[in-house]
Formats: sequence, structure tokens, C-alpha cells
Amino acid sequence: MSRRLIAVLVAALIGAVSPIGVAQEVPPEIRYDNHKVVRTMLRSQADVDMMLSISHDHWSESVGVGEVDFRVSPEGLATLDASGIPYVVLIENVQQLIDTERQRLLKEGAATGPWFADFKDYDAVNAQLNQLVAQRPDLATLLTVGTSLEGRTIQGIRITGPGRDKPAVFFNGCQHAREWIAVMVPMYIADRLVSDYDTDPVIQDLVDRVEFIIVPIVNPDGYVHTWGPDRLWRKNRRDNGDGTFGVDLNRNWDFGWGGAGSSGITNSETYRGTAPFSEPETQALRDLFLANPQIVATIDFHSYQQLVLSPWGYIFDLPPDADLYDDLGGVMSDAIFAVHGFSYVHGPASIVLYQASGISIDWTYGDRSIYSFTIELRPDSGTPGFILPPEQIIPTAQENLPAVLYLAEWATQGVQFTFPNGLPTVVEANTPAIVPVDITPTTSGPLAPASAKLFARTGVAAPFAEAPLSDLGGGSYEATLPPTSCGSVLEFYFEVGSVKGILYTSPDDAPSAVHQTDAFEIETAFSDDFETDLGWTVLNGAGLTDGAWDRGVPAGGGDRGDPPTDADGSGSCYLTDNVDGNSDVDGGTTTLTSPIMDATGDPTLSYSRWFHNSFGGGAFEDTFVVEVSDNGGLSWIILETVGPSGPEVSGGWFPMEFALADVPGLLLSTQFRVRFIASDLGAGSVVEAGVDAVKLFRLGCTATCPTDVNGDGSTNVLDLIDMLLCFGVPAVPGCESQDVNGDGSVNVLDLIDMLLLFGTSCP
Ligand code: 0X9
Ligand code: ZN
Repeated sequence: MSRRLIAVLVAALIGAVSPIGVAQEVPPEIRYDNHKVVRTMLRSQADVDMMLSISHDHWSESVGVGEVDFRVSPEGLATLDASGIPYVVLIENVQQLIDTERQRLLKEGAATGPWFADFKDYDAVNAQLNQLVAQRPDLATLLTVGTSLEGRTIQGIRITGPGRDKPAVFFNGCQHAREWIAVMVPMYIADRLVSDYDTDPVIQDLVDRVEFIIVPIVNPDGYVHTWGPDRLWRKNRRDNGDGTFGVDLNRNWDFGWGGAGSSGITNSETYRGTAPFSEPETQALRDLFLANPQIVATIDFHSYQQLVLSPWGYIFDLPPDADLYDDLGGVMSDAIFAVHGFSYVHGPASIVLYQASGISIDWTYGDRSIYSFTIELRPDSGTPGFILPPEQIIPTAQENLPAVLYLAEWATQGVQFTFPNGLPTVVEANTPAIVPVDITPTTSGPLAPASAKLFARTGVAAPFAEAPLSDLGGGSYEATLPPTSCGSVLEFYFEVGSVKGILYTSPDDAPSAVHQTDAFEIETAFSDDFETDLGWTVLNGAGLTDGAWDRGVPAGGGDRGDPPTDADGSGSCYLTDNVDGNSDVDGGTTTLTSPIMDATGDPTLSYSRWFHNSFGGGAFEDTFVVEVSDNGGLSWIILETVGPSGPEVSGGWFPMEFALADVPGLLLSTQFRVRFIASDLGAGSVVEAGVDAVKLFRLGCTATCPTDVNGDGSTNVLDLIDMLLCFGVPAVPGCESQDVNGDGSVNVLDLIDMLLLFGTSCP
């Protein structure tokens, strides 16, 4: 480790000399001997109040009734014991963790080994930024963001390929000093962007197109303080003039400043300061955003608890872009999960975590219209909290990289097309199909709504026919896919122009790439939007105390993990205990079983499901199971199991589709049933489930005219051209319908079929 650190530690231990030579007294070392981190079970508001009087350092993010982790001093522990509040000890002796970490960092080798093998102090971080610039001066330049209260440089790095006037993304760490992993993750991102530029085409493309601005330590004074006298320091080092130090930088921003979840008391860990932007560190960041209006997205890294948080923090209301944030956050948390299987829950900060006012992402989003996230990194709990083992630095950084790259890619694409109902893979033959399309400008500037169009065709030779999208206002549109003959493939894409006249499409590279859907006659064997009772039954397991399946219009408002609305827009769905407030499954199993359906033929089962088990203690312990039966319910086969951890366990309606012929062991019988099983087993937790839009249907074409491959009503020269273009290439998308005899390739047999019927019209 650096001689600087040794000096700081020695200075701290003797409690005398200043670490950086500025006229600042080093406070004596703060020790946490025999302080424990305990997980308390707070049963009432009185318990919450009691606990807050015992300790003001809660280590789990949200404080309320339920399980909350606190650091408690030995005296605090005595009070806790006397209070009768149940608890378990997570960390026996906080100081021991700190000492072990210090001894490790003092060892020669911590500083000389691979850079990401262990945590790095302020000087080592700045040296590494310089090193990255030296490595690739063509890509990276240093950026001095400002100066901290104690006179330290807030150092950043700008990374981008050749060219200018690009959209930018901004990532920072360490508003909170003790959250060391939040320094290493932005450093790792910078390192990958620079070091992998030549070898990773995805990174090269992005770095060429986007400017990355990365500031790993926005609170240098606090950070240095945690490497010196107080490992658990959180705020900056403002002398509040009353014997207390520090302003919480993440309560000092001017959007909702002064509101709930911030404190006016100077020694509070969430002290907001005397005024918005009262601190030089937040001023410097504000000025950076003002000077760089090309910034379109940002992530503020913190630790810990593994969360992907979006605005708002200061109020419980949902922001204007709530749906967008939900989609984005979902993709980011899935991208994180895909790397090492670690779950990061996503959602609005105030709802998932707690209300906090004056936070950076509320200002960057609310004041600057920048897509903004807070990511809380590893670990997921108070063991070991802020003192993460160094072996976790690289995996934590690795899993966050794809989420970061995704956000950068998404936010800088110009225009975002999103499809609230998804894009259909099958449409009803000969019937127009409505597709909702949301179009959001990101870097394009304002759009010209009248320029939003659908282009569609059947067959690969026909020109695309264009039709305007109907403008519903607020960036929402509807496309009407044209009627398509049974068995044909419809190819389509969307286009919109900015007021500057630049055209954007979905897919990006249309028309060489297109969206596709098959047209079939859809024979519905069963369809239930749960507006009426079609004969479902609810059976509860022994021990279930609350949360049985209920049918109705969701009453809870979605604030406790329950669905705020149904999935298909009809109004009602099935959900676990449809009441406002505490409505989750408790203590057992509740099973919702369908009436008997006819599943003969080759049917598809579809439904939308909702599952949430990521709140509370005992989170990620329970599953949502869907089973099917071919004998009226005598025996069951598991169709899918959602959870206990992984994606799709933090709410959200997910439309599912299963071809029943592909379900191992299931006979396609007239005695088909499906059932949905939600349970809360083991430790108590918040389990919410929902089901909607259950359908069983078969696809086919009764009156077919297979040689009219483009579906224009007759077998003519256009069909012939289509077929010749597809000759011999059955797998090419768009060529499926040219295989008129269905033998798997477009060949001379298909041509003969066509010539025999040439010139005839189709009904
Ligand atoms: O409280 C904070 O500033 C952040 N959590 S931390 O434990 N790292 O300090 C969370 C900020 C996110 N916003 C809200 N929860 N409202
Ligand atoms: Zn933090």
C-alpha cells in the first residue's frame, strides 16, 4: 500500500498530523470496538422509533416495520436487549472487519498487484486515471471537475473516439465516502472502455459514437477520511460550526431539497446542508452538468443492497417516464443478473428503498431531463455491508458493465421505439391488427409526429406500402397492420422524422432488417379476461393466513409489490388478496385452478403473470409455479417456475406463451387444466402474484390458397418473382410462405404447384 496510506494511518493512530499538509486537524481515530451489526425485527412504529434512538446508523437501506439492519454500540446493545426487540447478530465486531481490511491494505502487494485486486485510495485512483490517459491519449483526457472543501481535486476522465458533437453519458461514484466499491466500479468501466477499444467492436462502436464522462470520487475529502480516521464516514467534511462535521452530498441537490428523508440536524447522517448546492462538491457536479448539456443519461453509484433505482426519491408519485424507467431498469437488472446470477431489484427509489430528498438523480432527471439511475452495488445485506471483500470487486464491476453499456447505447440512439404490448408474432388472418407504439426522442431533438409511419408488405418482392401512425399524443401512437392472408408473413417497420428532418427507424437498419409476423386463423378454445366467472377454483393450503387468490379490479395501487392494474386492460384479473394495504400471501400456499379446456389439436396456452417476492426479510425465498394437467387435475406437470431469485420476481406483467405439444409428458387431451400456485413458505416475506388474459388457441388456415404467396388475391407474376427470389432458401426470413407444399424448401415442386394455378384468383 502507498506510503501515503501508512502515513495517514500512523497519523490517525497518534491522532495528530494532517494527512495532506493542509491546515486541517486530523481527528482522532474513530473506533468501532465491539460495535455489532444486528438485524432487528421491528414489529411496530414504536419499535422503529426505539431503534432509531438506539442507533442512527442503519446499514440496510429502508427503515420501517420489518427487518432492518443497524450498527449498535455496546451501550446501544444493552438498550436493545432491554427493549425486547428481536434481533440476530450479523457482524460480531465491526472494528475487527475494519482492522482486517486495514492490515490487508497495509501489506506490500495490495498496491503492486493487479489494479482491481483490492481497493485503492484517492491518490492511487487519480494515478490510475492519469495512467489511462497515458495509455490512450487519443481516446481519454483528464477532466478537472472542481475542488473539494479541503482543497482536493475532483478528478474525472472523458473517453471518446474521434469526432465531436456527440451525446454523452455521465457515471460517478462516491457521493458517500464509505461506499468504496462505488469508486472501483466506475474505474473498471473507464478501464474497459479504454483497454478494450481495439479488441471489442461493441465497445469501439459505442466509444466512437458516445462521449463517456466518469468521475469515480465526487467526495474526495470524505473518501480520504475513510482511509484515515473513520472507515464508516459517509458525508463530506464540512465543518458545521457546532462541533459536527459533514453534509450528505446526496441530500444537497436542488430538486425537492429539504423534503422528507433528509435532515436539518447537523450531526445526522443525512444532513442536507444549509441550502441547496451549499457544498463545493455538489456545485462542481452541477456546473459540470450545466456545461455539458449533451449528457443524456447518468448513473450515480452507491453501496449497498443490489438495487437499480430510478426517480423519484423525494416523493412517492411516479415520474412522467415511469413506464420507460420500469422497462429500462428491468433490462439493466436482467443484464446484471445474466453475468453472475446476482439479483438487483429495480424500481423508483422512494418506493423500493425510502423517501430521500435532494438526491442527485432527482435533480439530473427533474431539472436537466437526463435519464438517471442510482445503482446500489454489492453486497445485498449488512454482512459485510460497506466492507466488501476485495475478491468481489471484479465480479461486481463485471456484472454492472453490461447494464452501463446498455443504458449508454439506449440513451444515445436518437429515438427510442417501445412497444407497450410487444410486437405480435402472430396476427389473425385477413384482419387489421392494432399495435401500440411509443416513440421517445432522446438525442434526436423534437420529433415531427405527422412523420410517424408504418411500412408493411407481404412477400419479399412487393414494395412496402406506407401508412401514417395515428397520433394519440404524448409520444404514444397506434399502428394498424394491414389484413394479411392466412399463412403469409407480414414484414413491417416504423419510421419517424425529427423536426431537423433526420429519419429514424425501428428496427434500426430498416428496411434491410424488418419486424415480422405470421398471419393465421386463430381458433380460440378458451379465453378469459376475468371480467366474469368462468369457473376457476381457489384452494388454500393448510397454514395460509392471508393472501388467497381473488378476482377483481386491482385495489392496492401497486405500492406493496401488488399489480396496480390488470394486464390486458379489461379491468379485472386474478391477484392475491385484492385489498388496499397488506394483501400479500402469508404462511402457506394458494392455488388457482382453471376449468377444463379442450387442448386437442396443436394448441398454444398464453397468459400474463405477475410475481413479486423481493421486498422484506425473507425476500427471494418463494416461487410462483404454473402447472398443467391432461386428466382434469388428477396429476400435474410443472410448466414453469418463477423465482425464487432471478429476473421477473419484482413485479411487472409478463406475457407468456407455450406450445403445449412441446411440454414433456403432456397429452393433448380434452381434459386440460392449468393452475397457478403462489406461496409464502419459510420466513415471512411479501409475496404478491397475479394472473390475467388466459387463452388457449390453435393456429391454422382452413381455406388456403397457398400459391398466392403474397396474399394479394390471385396467383400472379408477383408471386412468381417472390418464389424465384426465395428459390432454394427455405430458412430465409420472409420466404416461409413460398414453400407452398410445406416440404421444407422452396424448390421446383413449389414452382409446378404455382404454375398449375397461375392466373387464378383466390377467395
Ligand atoms: O440514501 C442514499 O443517498 C442512497 N442510499 S445509501 O445507502 N447509498 O446512502 C439512496 C439514494 C436513492 N434514493 C432514495 N432512496 N430515495
Ligand atoms: Zn450511498
